Amino acid sequence: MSSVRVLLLYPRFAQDSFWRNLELARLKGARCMAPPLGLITVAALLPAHWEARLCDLNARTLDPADLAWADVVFVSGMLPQRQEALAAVAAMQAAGKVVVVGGPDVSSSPEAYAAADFRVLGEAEATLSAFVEAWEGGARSGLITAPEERPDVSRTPVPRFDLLHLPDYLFVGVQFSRGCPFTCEFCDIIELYGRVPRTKTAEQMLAELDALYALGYRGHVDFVDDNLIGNKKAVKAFLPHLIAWQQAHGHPFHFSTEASLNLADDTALLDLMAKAGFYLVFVGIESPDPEVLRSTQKKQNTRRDIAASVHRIYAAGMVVIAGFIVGFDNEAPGAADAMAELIEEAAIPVVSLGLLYALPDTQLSRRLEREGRMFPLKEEDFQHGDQTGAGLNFATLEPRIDVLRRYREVYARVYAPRAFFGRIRRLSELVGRQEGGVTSTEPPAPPEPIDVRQLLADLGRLFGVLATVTWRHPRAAVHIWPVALRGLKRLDRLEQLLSLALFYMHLGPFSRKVVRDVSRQIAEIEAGRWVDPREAAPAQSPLRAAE
Ligand code: B12
Ligand code: SF4
Repeated sequence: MSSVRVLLLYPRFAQDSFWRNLELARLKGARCMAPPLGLITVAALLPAHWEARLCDLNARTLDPADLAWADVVFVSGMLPQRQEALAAVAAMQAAGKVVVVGGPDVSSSPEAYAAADFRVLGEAEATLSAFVEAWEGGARSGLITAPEERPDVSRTPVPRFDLLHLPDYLFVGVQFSRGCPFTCEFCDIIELYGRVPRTKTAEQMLAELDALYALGYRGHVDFVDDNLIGNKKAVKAFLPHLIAWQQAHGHPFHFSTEASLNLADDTALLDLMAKAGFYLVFVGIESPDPEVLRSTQKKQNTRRDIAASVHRIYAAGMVVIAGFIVGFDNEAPGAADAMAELIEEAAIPVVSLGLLYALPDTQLSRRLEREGRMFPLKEEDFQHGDQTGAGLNFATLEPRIDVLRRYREVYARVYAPRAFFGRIRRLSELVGRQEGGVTSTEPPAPPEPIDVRQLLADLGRLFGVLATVTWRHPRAAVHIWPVALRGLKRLDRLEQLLSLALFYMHLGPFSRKVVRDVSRQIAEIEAGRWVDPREAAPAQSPLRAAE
């Protein structure tokens, strides 16, 4: 059987995103945020006689020798990569290659990728073999759709981490589960990956960590699960294995993940996660208003004191980054104050604050479509890296200008330097203070003896980082130094607190840009220049659906 050579191409992300923290990446000597876990998983699923090479265009330029080598090019990506993905499809075809597209955006909006030779929808575990069969049978174009039943991820092979140039990345992803049991109206996860979380086995996960460890990788590993605790029983069974693995290997990794707020209700789970080395959790809070939460079907955040829930996660030793959204249908007039106050009270320094964006193929976009409120897709939707710029892609019930003013107010308030660093200060009092809420069932472990040489090495490294920040970002450094000095009182938490403070190198300038951009949109409306896109003539864009 002759070998087939596959070039895996990961398109560049749109500029200007909350998530594109290149300042932090560069400070750590990396070139971009995270590697394309989807593509390296696809590579692992290829038959043994197929070969693969990877080019992540966020980190490197395409080597012409790799292009010449390839028989076929695989392109993946999410919504903010669509523009670059379609440009890559055209460029690869112009170079005479057959192009196969797949991944979350292709699966959500296959019609937008009609120009590609092959479109392979859904999870590759369920569809790649059909593509391989078609290719080996001589087909050079086609559409392969996902079967009804979602694949069992306990048979997913270890992703091909060996294809990565690991120093290019700020962190590396692994995945334990896919899917989430909740039903949030705006969420595309439950459409893409389903509502029954499917999990890998402990052996599989440890094999993934072994592979990363053997490649020499150390440091930050992100569990990219949409909700790590979607299947609590499974994660609770896995964590003791992870704890043992970390101990046996001298704690080479620290972990972040995403979880729903009901994590705060389970002290045993919090305890296990902290022991395994989880230090950061992203939580979707979305709104302080129970009515809004109910109407967007985020019921797990209602009937609880949200700030107290966040504090329980802090008490267990993990810091929280939270998502909030402005632009829901039934927001109350005082919503800006309530949101800013909750962020303050909960002491969450880093918040991803988005304008509601109806992602393709979600309950929300289907409802808005039925109500005649969806705007047609426009090119700008793909030029913005996230929902700060591309938000409100539908007709709001209250005047659009009021929603934009509310959004600007919350953004400006929470990212004022005094507010941001004030929250870090308060967080430093809360994190890892067990008396704040978590009561472990086990007797407290005796304090570990301090390794003075290690401590001095760590401090030297941290202050080296601070010197670089002072040189490159003097405006942010003025605020970051006091956090570091204050952190000397919490040496056990210094690195955790400092890593949040360093976000300000990116979020300081980024928040000022968001406020300027939103002000421009407000001025357009005030001047009567904003036209409802449903009334404007349809734009002819290569990014629109081909039909
Ligand atoms: C980690 C992650 C990130 C990371 C980095 C990702 C990276 N470098 O690749 C960060 C935090 C930077 C990020 C940011 C954003 N993200 Co993101 N992210 C994820 C997350 C949680 C995991 C991605 C992952 O590694 N999955 C694991 C792999 C194994 O799954 P997979 O990629 O789907 O791949 C499988 C299949 O899709 C398929 N496949 C994939 N590629 C290909 C290619 C071919 C040829 C074939 C045949 C098959 C195939 O096979 C794979 C194995 O089954 C996903 C959710 C999810 N569950 O995937 C969201 C997700 C991809 N992100 C999303 C979005 C919208 C964003 C943001 C815009 C944030 C926001 N919500 O505002 C930003 C934009 C980034 C930017 N501008 O810089 C959406 C995409 C929606 C869409 N329709 O495209 C997702 C689905 C979730 C969500 N709703 O937020 N993200
Ligand atoms: S909790 Fe998160 S992943 Fe789950 S449905 Fe809601 S938004 Fe989606």
